[in-house]
Amino acid sequence: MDLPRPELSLVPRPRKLSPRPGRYRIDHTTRLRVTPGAETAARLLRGYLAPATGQRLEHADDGTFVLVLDATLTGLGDEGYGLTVGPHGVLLRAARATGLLRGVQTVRQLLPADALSATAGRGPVDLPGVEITDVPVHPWRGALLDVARHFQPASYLRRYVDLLALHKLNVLHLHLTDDQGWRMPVAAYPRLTEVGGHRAESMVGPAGSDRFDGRPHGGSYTRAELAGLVRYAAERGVTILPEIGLPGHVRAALAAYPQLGNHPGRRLDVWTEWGVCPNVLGVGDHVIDFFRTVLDEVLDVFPSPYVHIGGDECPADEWETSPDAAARVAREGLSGPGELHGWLLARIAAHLVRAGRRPVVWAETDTALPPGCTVMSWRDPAHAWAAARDGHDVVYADHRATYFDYARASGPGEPPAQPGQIVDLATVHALDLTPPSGEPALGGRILGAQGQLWTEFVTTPAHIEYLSFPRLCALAERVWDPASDWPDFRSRLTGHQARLAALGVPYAVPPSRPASAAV
Ligand code: TNX
Repeated sequence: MDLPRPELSLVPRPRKLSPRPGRYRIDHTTRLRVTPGAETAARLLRGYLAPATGQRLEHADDGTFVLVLDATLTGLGDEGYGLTVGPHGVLLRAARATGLLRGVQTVRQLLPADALSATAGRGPVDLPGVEITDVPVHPWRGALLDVARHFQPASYLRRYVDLLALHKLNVLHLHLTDDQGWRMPVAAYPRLTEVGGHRAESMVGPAGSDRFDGRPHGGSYTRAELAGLVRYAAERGVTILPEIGLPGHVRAALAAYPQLGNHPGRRLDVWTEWGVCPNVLGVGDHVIDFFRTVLDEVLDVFPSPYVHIGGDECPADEWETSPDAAARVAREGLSGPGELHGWLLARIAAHLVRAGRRPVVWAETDTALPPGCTVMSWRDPAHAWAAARDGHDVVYADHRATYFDYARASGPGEPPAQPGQIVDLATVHALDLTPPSGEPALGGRILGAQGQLWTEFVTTPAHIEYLSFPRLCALAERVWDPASDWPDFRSRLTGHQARLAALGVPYAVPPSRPASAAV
């Protein structure tokens, strides 16, 4: 499908779209008619249209721009919507409020691209005539942002959420804790952020480089900031998935509370290096109690049905030599210290299940994952299908196609990136969630996919956006509806890039020339 009109270059591509004659003008005479239950969508729509047009778009019973929530509509699921634009009116309909929010983003994309800019013209704007019926294929369409390696203020997270919403992505996975920093405030344990939120310096270059920048890094959120972010995201139909990682990737917590470790008398600093840290949690009852308390506070702030507890890259070396670990292995009847990883995850996961939430863990090769966990497969697609066979729900996060800390192109002009691979736009667009042949039922276990932006090398919003876009556009396209082919996506992306440019996203065009100067 080659779309001649740039304003119809929607990303992700709607399931069904037919151009219609004429245009609908939004000006000072335009009124919204908002039916009960559609108020949130109307608020969001006004938030986008008012700055672009200078109009307040008040409600009127005879308004011609109509937002309808109608629970009897079938075939649209939780997130689908129907949109009709003609010269005399706009009708946006959905069976659920979230569907209306998705439709509002389509209206936003149908505006002239420069209406998305902060300095938009404040005059009448036209929407092109169109008929759309749109429903996503996958319910989990996400992006991970690592705010542990490099902190970003909550104000920036709001902008990122809004950019996700523009692409109908619905999960922001916030990686809140790691060896290099703890960003989540916990009233019961204030040292987690007071001590664990700051490090003396950062390694420069990849893991093991042994070069450091010699300046401090740090930051943490307040509870009010996070609660505000959750609300802001919910208004856009985006869920914030919090991640509190354990039993590895906890060096910042160990710096704050050494009694959580395997050598309680030893003082550790918040890690200044990259890579896999050898220090992991101890396995005493007090450690489990501590993290139950931490997670209870996390649950208070984040209403997400899913809560991520990490589980990746946990070396067992400290457990191999710890008498406490040996005692735990004996008491629990485990085969050896290697099994403590799964044992500890299962204790913490069970706590979340008791609280009515669904634990999410990273898939590792050798750990039996606790039943009831949703699994993020990152090392190998085979792990996704193995987890699905074991009855886990799965979020696809394969590093070869979804790690946006890898460079998006080769060449000396690219900004610093995780070495090892290139994840170019075509690779992301080739993301394939089709189950192995002969096992179609496994497809039902695949919730969707998400892009990962780890930030060892990424310090600024401009750099975050350079690495995120347009690769997240391709990811959004694949999880919303994988039917589009590459030439079709590329031709729509050209029109879509004008929107990203209007929003100030740097270098959303795949580079054909050096880009490092901008980042
Ligand atoms: C692996 S993916 C990690 C992260 C790193 C990333 C760098 C995962 C679950 N763990 O801690 O930041 O590689 O690409």
